[in-house]
Parts: sequence; structure tokens; C-alpha cells
Amino acid sequence: MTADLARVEAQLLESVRSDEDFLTEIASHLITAGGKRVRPGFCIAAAATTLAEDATASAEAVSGGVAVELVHLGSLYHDDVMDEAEVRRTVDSVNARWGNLRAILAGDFLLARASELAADLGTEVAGLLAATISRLCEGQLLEIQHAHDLGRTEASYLRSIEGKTASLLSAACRIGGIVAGAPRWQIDALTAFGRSYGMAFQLVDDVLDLVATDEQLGKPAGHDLEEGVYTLPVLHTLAGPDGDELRELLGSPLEEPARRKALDIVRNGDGIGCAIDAARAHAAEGRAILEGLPPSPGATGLSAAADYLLRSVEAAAA
Ligand code: GRG
Repeated sequence: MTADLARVEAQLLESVRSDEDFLTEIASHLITAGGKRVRPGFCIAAAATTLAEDATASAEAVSGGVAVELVHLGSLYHDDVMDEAEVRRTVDSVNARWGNLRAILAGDFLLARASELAADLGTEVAGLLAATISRLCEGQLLEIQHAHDLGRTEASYLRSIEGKTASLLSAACRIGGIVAGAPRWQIDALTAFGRSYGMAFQLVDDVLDLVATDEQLGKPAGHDLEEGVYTLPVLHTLAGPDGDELRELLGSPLEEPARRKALDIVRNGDGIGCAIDAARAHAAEGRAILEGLPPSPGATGLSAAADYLLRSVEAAAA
């Protein structure tokens, strides 16, 4: 996988080259800044579930992974504009360095380059990636529609994270299966695994925003609370015995020391445990789906990723 991911890095940089050097620079900014590359890794591992033994990834699996990462990057460029974020992947966000107009354009450029790569992989992949971009927009819109909404329901939260996060992880796995020529039932199983893992991934991300230290996050904890994004631990706390106290603080933009106080209430209640349980259930569902596949290093790798995700949040919340 290490050598395959090195090919992903090279192709990512290659795919954002423009005749306009300045656009190349902006579009490369968050690629060189790092990132975990979970989505390309999943595309490659999903393709590898068709092989009984370790093998070098095909060019199509690498391209599929690059296309999905470019969509992820494009969404981060736009998300940082919406959030007025200053830091991403430990460096200046694109909007902080070059302004919103350039960040939006460069985000569009990343989506365009992703689409070109997807087109080379065939109409099914191109259609899937386009549909997934729509789902990201729907999930994100649902989130902003409910900003500061004390009446946000758990069902609405789950719909939002399915769109904004799980859909892309699911597409990464599906594309891996498609380009590897897996049978349809296996492509569908990989798609379902990616969705389950993606739900767990966003639940974990939301818990970490509440439980990790400011130093671990590289930004103040409780950022979602501050933005008015009430995630599952918060919704659960609002519905519980400390709900009234928390409700008094939320519902409008949050300044210090109210952010600290709200964070303490959520940390001391059982909302964090409830969200970790939900993540655990989604990860278990994902692992069970993988058990239905023929044994392969690809399936083992995807299952290990689900284990690792849960261990990381359990350690942070302990
Ligand atoms: C333009 C495609 C597009 C979408 C517009 C802005 C938007 C709608 C969607 C944003 C969706 C979003 C930011 C979801 C959060 C996804 C998420 C969990 C990001 C963090 O992913 P990691 O942890 O980050 O994999 P790295 O940096 O490691 O890649």
C-alpha cells in the first residue's frame, strides 16, 4: 500500500497542473500540506478485495483514488470558505492565504480535474462521482440549514453526515470495486461497507471535536458548537437531564466562556458515549459486510481501518 499511495501523491500533483502557474500553486496547496488519504486508500483496498494475494494496485484503482481525493479536496476548499477557517491540515487555509474568490475557483478546478479522471474510467464511474458531489452538497446544505437549531433532530443529523461524509467514502469503495471488475454483489457490498465506515468516521470526527484537547486538534475544541453545528453528542445531551442548562447557552453564536461551559456540560453527560456507541454499531455493521467477501488482504485492510477508527476515539474519550 505504501508504494501505491506514493503513486497517488504523484498523480494528485500531476492532475492539478494548469497552464496558469498561480492556479497550479493554489490547487496544490492542500495536497502538499498532507492529509490521511483515507479515500484513495479505500479505493485501492476495495479494488484489492478481488485479489487473493497482495499485488500492486492497477492504474485504474490509483486514478479512481485520485479522483475521489480531488473531490474531497474541492469540498474542503469550499467548506473552509463557508466556515471562514484559517487553518487546514496544519497550514493556512486557501481562503486565508489567497482570499475567498480564489479558494472557490480553485475548489471548482479540483472538481473539474476529478471529473476528467472519472470520465477516463468510464461512464459508470463518472456518473457515480457526479451523483456523489450532489450528495455532498445536499448533506452540507442540511447542516447549514440547521445551524443553531435547537430543534435539529437526530434523523436530520444522520441524513446530513450520510451526505457530506459517508457518500464519498462509499463512492471510493464502489469505484475500487467497479474498476477492478468485481461481481455486482461484491461492488454493492463494498459500497455498503464504505457507507457504514463513513457514518462511523463522521461520528468519530464529531466526538473528537468535543473531547480532544485544543492542542490535539490544533484549534479550540468545541468548534462545531461555536459554529452552531449541533452533532449527535449535543443533540443527545439536549434531550437529557442537562438539556435545559445546555439550551440556555446554545441557539445563537457562542462566545467564551459560554463555549467552555457548554463543552463541559456535553463532556460530563452521556452524549459522547451514545455517539461512540453509534459509531461502534456502524463500524461493526461494516465489518460484518466485509466478512461476506472472499478473504483477501484488501478486505483485511478495510476491516483493520474500522478497528483503528474505533480505538482512536475510545482512547481520546477515555
Ligand atoms: C464542492 C464537492 C463540493 C461540495 C460542496 C462544502 C461541501 C459541499 C461539503 C463539505 C463536506 C465536508 C467538509 C465534510 C467533512 C468531511 C470530513 C470528515 C473531512 C475531514 O476528512 P479527513 O479527516 O481529512 O479524512 P484529511 O485532511 O485527513 O483528508
